[in-house]
Amino acid sequence: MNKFYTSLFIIFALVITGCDSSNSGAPEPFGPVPSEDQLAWYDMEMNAFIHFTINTFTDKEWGYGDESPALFNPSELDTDQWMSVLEEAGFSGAILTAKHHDGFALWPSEYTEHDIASSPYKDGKGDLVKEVSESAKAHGLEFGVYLSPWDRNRADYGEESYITYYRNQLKELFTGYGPVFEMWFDGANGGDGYYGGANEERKIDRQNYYDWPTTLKIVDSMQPPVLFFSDAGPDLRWVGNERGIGGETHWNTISTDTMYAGQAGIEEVLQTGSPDGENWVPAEVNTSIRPGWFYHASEDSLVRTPENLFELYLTSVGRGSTLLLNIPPDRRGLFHENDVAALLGFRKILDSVFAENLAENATAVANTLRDENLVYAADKVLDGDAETYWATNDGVTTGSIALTWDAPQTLNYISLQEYIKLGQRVAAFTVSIWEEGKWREVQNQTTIGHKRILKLNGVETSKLKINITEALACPLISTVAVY
Ligand code: FUL
Repeated sequence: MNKFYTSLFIIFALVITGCDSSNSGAPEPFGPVPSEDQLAWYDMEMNAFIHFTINTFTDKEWGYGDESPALFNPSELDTDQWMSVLEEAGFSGAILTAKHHDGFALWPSEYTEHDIASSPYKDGKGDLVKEVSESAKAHGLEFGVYLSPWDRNRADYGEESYITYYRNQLKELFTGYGPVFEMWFDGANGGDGYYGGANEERKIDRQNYYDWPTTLKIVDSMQPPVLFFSDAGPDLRWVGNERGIGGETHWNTISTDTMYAGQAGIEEVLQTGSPDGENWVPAEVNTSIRPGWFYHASEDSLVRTPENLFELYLTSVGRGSTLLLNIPPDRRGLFHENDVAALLGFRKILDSVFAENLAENATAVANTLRDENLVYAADKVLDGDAETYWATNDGVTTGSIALTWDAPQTLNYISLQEYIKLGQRVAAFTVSIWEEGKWREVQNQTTIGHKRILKLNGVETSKLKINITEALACPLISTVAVY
């Protein structure tokens, strides 16, 4: 149907159904729903993780905790270089390892000598947390913090006083450096370490030692919008692997009441979530641009390619998550040339793949419509407005939308979005194209969630159909884009 006939059809439908444009029959929320801060987080799409500390200078991944602060001495450190590359590559935020497992603090902390103030960097007057947070802001990026709960330097790690120390450091970070969008609580905990010279193995009770509820309350009282990431949330969960692979089935819902950070054996449920989960805790996909988290010259030739980064985008953002991509500065204190080239090449691919949304020239028709009310009509998936959506009647958990073009198109990708403000619903769907007089199924998938991007591999067609075959409640689809 071309646009003229679609308009006639709409007018005709309005006359016979007598419906107006009110949305008084709006669907009720279904199950847990995201917070405003979580909703904003999805739209950030790509954030940078920045692993940088004494390990950069010792060529290690995990410092033991006995390293001398004198080792921390970047020669050309330039956080502005980091942030301008990230801005150009399209990143929205940056999370810095303010303290990794070795305990070295990248800001002058009142509570320890094992910090940047004891290093030669800027003659002990440096504050990298300040530099990073200010450069991020100057380049329009949000700032986030990683503060390792495990501390292999502290003599009192494992005792109650360490928890007070950890909370004091959080207070410094959350009161001295402006807004923090995300707080990253790492799950790696306990083991051998320096521990003030004890040089021993220490085990903690992962479930209870940190008393997370109290810590989160303290942070929340300083900065209510902050999102807490840990294996088990409460705001963002680990995706269960560090390879950059989000779940093809990704329920944002999961029951976290019995989960805790560092819990063994929960990778699979973290990856998929559960349709009947009681909490809204999206999975965040974190991985590194290099094999390691910290910079090692030996990995200069092992930087991910632009093509590989684009695949990562598809397995993270394209599976309803965000991508937290680590880019470790080198010993100069700069993003290495190879990493910069990969990031800018990746940006070029994103720009060319998503240059033109072909769905904007299509007409959309659905086989079922909520209350016969055009407020919920199929064309809402094409209007570029995230607040409007196609919906079916309550209790109707299947339905399809067909897009039609005047002439055949070459289709490479489809991007679908659910109106998740009212809960995640779609459990199974297919995508088919019209070929030689019949429908051919080209995708058969499970969840959609915030965004689902699928490959269409250059098929030629003038008609495409999205068929929702199973949903937990009436499906609400806000966007269909095709490239
Ligand atoms: C892990 C840590 O042990 C790694 O060093 C790195 O920080 C990664 C993001 O999380 O648990």
